[in-house]
Amino acid sequence: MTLVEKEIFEQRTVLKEIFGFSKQTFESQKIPKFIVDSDIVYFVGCGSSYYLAIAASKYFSLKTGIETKALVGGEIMFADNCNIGKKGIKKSAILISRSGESSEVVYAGKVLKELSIPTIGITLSKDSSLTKIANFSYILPIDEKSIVMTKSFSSILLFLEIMSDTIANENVNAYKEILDKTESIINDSFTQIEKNDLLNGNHYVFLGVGTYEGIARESALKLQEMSLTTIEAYSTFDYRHGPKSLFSENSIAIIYGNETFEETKLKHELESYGGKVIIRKTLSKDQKDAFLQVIFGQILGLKLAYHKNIDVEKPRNLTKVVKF
Ligand code: F1P
Repeated sequence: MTLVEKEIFEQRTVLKEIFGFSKQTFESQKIPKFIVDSDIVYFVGCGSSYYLAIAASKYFSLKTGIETKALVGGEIMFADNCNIGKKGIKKSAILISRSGESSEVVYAGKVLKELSIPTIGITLSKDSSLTKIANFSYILPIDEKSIVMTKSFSSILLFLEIMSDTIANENVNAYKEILDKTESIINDSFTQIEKNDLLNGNHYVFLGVGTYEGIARESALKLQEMSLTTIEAYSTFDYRHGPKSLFSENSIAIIYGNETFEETKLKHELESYGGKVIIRKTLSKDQKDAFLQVIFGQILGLKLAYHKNIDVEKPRNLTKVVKF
């Protein structure tokens, strides 16, 4: 078993531990007021952590009603004036970095400090550069050894979802039922890949709306990093505005959705072009299960890598920390 596969499977237990850690954290300490009182919260990350930022920011807005904006670190590091308005509204930011060392996120922390915009750091690495620049940091008790992010992605997203629910004064025990489905999500992912022969495409498209858009983008990145597969990812219905021109008999689309009328219509349209379309049904009406849905993309990336004899421990051109 590869380290990546081991860490994917560890989500069976790690996510339950992170649920307990999150509950304990938010019961014992108040979420910084500068977040709760914001008119807009920026969610900032790079690569997988940017897609995490997309998912977390949408769930945060859904639950708290506070405006959010997800940004890659480089957009603040190199173009803060294009991305952060000058209006005197109350702003804050949540900086997400597994390593706590991605140059653009750390630098974004410095820019935001100069703009007197308070920040929270979310990382696995205490004493990292991110924890030194953020006004306040949460350190998740996880050790992830693989270059590609798997359990760290789902864990950080779960933590941020619970933060959002806490601000909204929502009961977080609803996660227990969702967490009990982790094993079946893992097993069903393998079954669905096998049953629908999903390893022989040469073009994969992931689609999702709301929080699931971040899940679609991260799923696509997993296939890219682990199996060097040609991928695309969009907010579901934007795929119809041009990109679908590439969909063909060798294409496979995965839609994180609920088999709504419109999703089913899109599925039938894409199938009429000769390709396969899978709808990964979501488990909760309020997108709470998003942290768990990413597991399908992780497993598809893993299976494709094995199928193509690619070493997932040494993803081509990648390093665990990306710095200038
Ligand atoms: C995230 C990241 C991933 C990439 C690889 C290296 O950095 O760049 O996007 O896929 O896993 O790490 P960070 O979360 O440590 O800032």
